[in-house]
Amino acid sequence: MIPKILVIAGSDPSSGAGIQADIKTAFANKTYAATAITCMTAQNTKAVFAIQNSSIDFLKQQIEVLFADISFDAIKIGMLGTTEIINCVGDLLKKNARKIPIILDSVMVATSGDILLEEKAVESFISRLAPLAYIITPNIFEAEILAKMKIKNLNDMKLAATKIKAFGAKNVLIKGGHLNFKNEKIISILLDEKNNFHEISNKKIKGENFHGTGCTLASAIACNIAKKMNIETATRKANQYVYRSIVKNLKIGKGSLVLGH
Ligand code: PXL
Repeated sequence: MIPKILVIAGSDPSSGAGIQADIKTAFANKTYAATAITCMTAQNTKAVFAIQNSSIDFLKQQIEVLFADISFDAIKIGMLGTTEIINCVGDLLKKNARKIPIILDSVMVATSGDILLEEKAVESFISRLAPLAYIITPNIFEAEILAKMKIKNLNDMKLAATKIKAFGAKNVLIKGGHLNFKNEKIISILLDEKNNFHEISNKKIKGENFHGTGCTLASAIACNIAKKMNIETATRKANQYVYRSIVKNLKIGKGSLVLGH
């Protein structure tokens, strides 16, 4: 049987990020993605122009009818936007998904700089969702906000990972793509359930902004967890998948490049 993931995230109509990237990632990684849409964005490869949230009742209905029908092997959570949506998703997952691993992407700001999570929602993200997560996957900026500290090097990343793990997530991946490392490398830090640190690295592909890397990575991890890989293998393989997709990037519009999923 094909592994099945549930994606709870926002729509990016330019298909570089969001639900659209999640579905492409699931397909390329030979899993099946069902989707519950938290919000629609009006967006192209340059910027996010507007956001329209699903009503809480309608989001709830999307998730409940899926749970009533399909048994999922993993859940990926992307853009949530508001405190109300976070609380709704948190309550539903607590009720319906006690045994399903949750891959929580702490989406806060788009590559374009547009805000995707209202600032006052960060506290409920930490208290209501982080404790449910099998893994949480902040980039450097998000990790700085969650851990309330500046991150400049690998030691800072490790300290921030420890602080974020204390919110209750079993594993934490801090993505290093926004830091400058020596030797044109990118290093991410995985802190696992047994409190071991793992460095996950790849060559930096320079020059341009790539749109959708975070969504794609979290979804690829969800696919690999749905296939019962352990967290380290799931994360390393997902990182390689994102790297290959960046190498195959596509110039679709006038803004950021998108991944060749
Ligand atoms: O990359 C984060 C992200 C997540 N979800 C949606 C987005 C974006 C970035 O633009 O549009 C819907």
